[in-house]
Amino acid sequence: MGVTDIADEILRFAEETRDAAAEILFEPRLRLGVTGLSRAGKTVFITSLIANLRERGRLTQLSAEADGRFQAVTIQPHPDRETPRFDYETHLASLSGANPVWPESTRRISQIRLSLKFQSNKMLSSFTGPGVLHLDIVDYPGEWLLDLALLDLSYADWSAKALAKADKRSEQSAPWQDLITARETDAEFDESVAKPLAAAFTDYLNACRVAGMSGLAPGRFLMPGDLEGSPALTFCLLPPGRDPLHSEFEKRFEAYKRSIVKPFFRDHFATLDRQVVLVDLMTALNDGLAAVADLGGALSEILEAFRPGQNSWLS
Ligand SMILES: Nc1nc2c(ncn2[C@@H]2O[C@H](COP(=O)(O)OP(=O)(O)OP(=O)(O)O)[C@@H](O)[C@H]2O)c(=O)[nH]1
Ligand SMILES: [Mg+2]
Repeated sequence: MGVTDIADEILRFAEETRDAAAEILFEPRLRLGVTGLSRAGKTVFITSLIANLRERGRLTQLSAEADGRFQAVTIQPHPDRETPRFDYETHLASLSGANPVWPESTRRISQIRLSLKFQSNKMLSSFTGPGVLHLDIVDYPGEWLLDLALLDLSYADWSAKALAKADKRSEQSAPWQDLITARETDAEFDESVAKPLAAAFTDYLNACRVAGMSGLAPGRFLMPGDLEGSPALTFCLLPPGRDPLHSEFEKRFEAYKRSIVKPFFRDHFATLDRQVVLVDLMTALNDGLAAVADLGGALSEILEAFRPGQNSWLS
C-alpha cells in the first residue's frame, strides 16, 4: 500500500463520517498509528505522508484532489499537550536539505495533528460548507507492543517462561545468568545488587536483538523512551525463590505493568482508528534465511496486539 492509497483511505473516511453527520456541527477525528520495530522506517514514512498531503497536486490520484474538492491541509497544535509533538519540520529538513541525511533515530512516542479541509462531493454539502477532518498521526515503537503479553502473566509465570528462553540463548544470557547464580539469596534487599542485575539483563536483551532474535520483552528495556535509567526498569526475572530481592523485583514487575504498560495501551493504543505496521524486509532478506524467519516471529508477536480477543485485559 502506497502513500496515495493511505491518503485516499483517510479522505474516504472523512467523507463517510461527514456525510453521516452533515447536519450537525461536528469535526471528525481519525487517529492513525504508525509502528514497526526500530529502524523500520516510521519517521521517514510519516514525514513523507505529511509532505505529500501538504504539497497540493502531488497526490493526483486522489479523487478529492482531482475534483478540486481538497482545499487545505494545516498542522495544528494537538489538544493533548503531554505527548511529544512529531518533529515533522526537522525531519523534512534533514531529508530534503542541500545535503540530505536520514532523520535521527526516535526513541519515544510522538504525535502530530493535521487538519484537512475539503468539500464533500454530496450535493447537500454545498449548503453546509467545507468539512474538516482532524488527522492525528501517532509514531510509537513496535517494541512496546510486545509488553501486552506480560499483562496476563504473574512475575513467577513470566520468570519461568523467559528463563526457559534465556537457557536456550546461553551465548547471550551467560553473563547475566552468572550474576544471578552468584548472588546471596538470604541478603537484605540492596539497590547496588539490583542495578547490575537489571543492567546485565538489559545487555542480554540487546545482545539478542543484535543477533536478530525476537520476543524480547519487556519492551521498555530495549526502547526505554523517557524512562532510561528509571527505577521502574531496575528489575529482571529470577528463578523461583522467596528472598527479599525476589519480592522487590516482583513488586517492580507489577508496577511496570500497572504504571507503564497499561497506560500506554489505554491512552494511546486503544484510541487508534487505523494502524500502519512497517516492516524492513530488505534488511532481513540481505541478512539471510534465519533473519527472515526471525522477523516473521517478531511480527507475529507484534500483531498479537491487534487480536484483542486473545488478551483478556485489552479485550
Ligand atoms: N531506501 C530507503 N531507505 C529508507 C526508507 N525509509 C527508511 N529508510 C532507511 O531506514 C532507516 C530508518 O528509517 P526511520 O524512518 O528513521 O525508521 P524508524 O522506524 O523511525 O527508526 P527508529 O526511530 O530508530 O525506531 C533510515 O535511516 C534509512 O536508512 C525509504 O523509504 N527508502
Ligand atoms: Mg523514528
